[in-house]
Amino acid sequence: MNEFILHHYDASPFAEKIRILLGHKNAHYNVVNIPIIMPKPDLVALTGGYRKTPVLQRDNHIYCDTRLIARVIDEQFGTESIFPPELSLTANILAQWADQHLFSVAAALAFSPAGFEAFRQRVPEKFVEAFVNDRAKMREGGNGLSMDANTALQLIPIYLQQMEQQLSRGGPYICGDHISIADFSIYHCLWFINNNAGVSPLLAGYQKLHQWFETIKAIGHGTQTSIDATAAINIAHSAPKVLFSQDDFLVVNGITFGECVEIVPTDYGIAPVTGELIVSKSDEIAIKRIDEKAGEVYVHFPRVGYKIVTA
Ligand SMILES: N[C@@H](CCC(=O)N[C@@H](CS)C(=O)NCC(=O)O)C(=O)O
Repeated sequence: MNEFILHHYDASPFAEKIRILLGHKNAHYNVVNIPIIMPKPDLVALTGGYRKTPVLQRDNHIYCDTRLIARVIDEQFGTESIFPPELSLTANILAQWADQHLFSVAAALAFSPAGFEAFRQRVPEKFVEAFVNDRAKMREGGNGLSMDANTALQLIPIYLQQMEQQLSRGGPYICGDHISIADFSIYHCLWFINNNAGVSPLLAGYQKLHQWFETIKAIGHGTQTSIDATAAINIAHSAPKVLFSQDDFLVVNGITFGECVEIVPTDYGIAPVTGELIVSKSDEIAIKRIDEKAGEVYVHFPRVGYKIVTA
């Protein structure tokens, strides 16, 4: 089949980053709606334990983390890259700052008194408790998403003002004339804030930033076909097995081709994924694992944000 399948849910900011990117590429893709909280047995059958949102699937290849997902999508389409070489450091580091730091500001705002009250009013009371417990559990043992609301309230006007200034002098996009990964990563954080009526007023009063936001939003999501989780698992199961070669395998920290390893996020949601390391490139690793339901799958991660330990 060889088509992209995005495992996501509507309210996920990181999924929005990828939906907008797929829209920018004018893509047609399949979507599977996944649960917002654990358990996620169908997703975990594909990933081997990774539970975050979104996950991208192509046949029996499973891509975790939007840092890698964005690159896989960008490479698939022959259009202008969102990773312009002349902005390689600027755009990538800005995206990384947004995905880690700015996202933790946005998440802290969602848990601020005003943000949380607005959330409470939109969802059933039972879900509020389940959601809070799930996210607390996801943060256990990690060091990400630990910002308090007052720190976030203090930081956000500074960053918005900096964005406003830069877009006024150097737009129309974050890094200038061309849209880049930095736009998608900053956008999903502001989209998250904008979707919460308790904190969205914080975004008011930045005219250029507002224009930029509306431009990115207007890109849309491309076209989607909904499929169910079982269909996605069957696609993985029936895809031909891949024979990986050691030829371009990069030995880092002495870990060699075929070694059994655990891949663990270094920020939050630190559940390990275990398998045989069969891809090792400069910023991509993948393991082979056999799943009862999904069969032989290849689970890919970026290097940034993950550690690899021999199992
Ligand atoms: N570094 C990850 C972060 C993804 C992430 O934190 N996603 C949030 C949703 S926007 C999440 O997984 N929340 C818990 C969940 O969906 O189970 C990426 O870039 O994909």
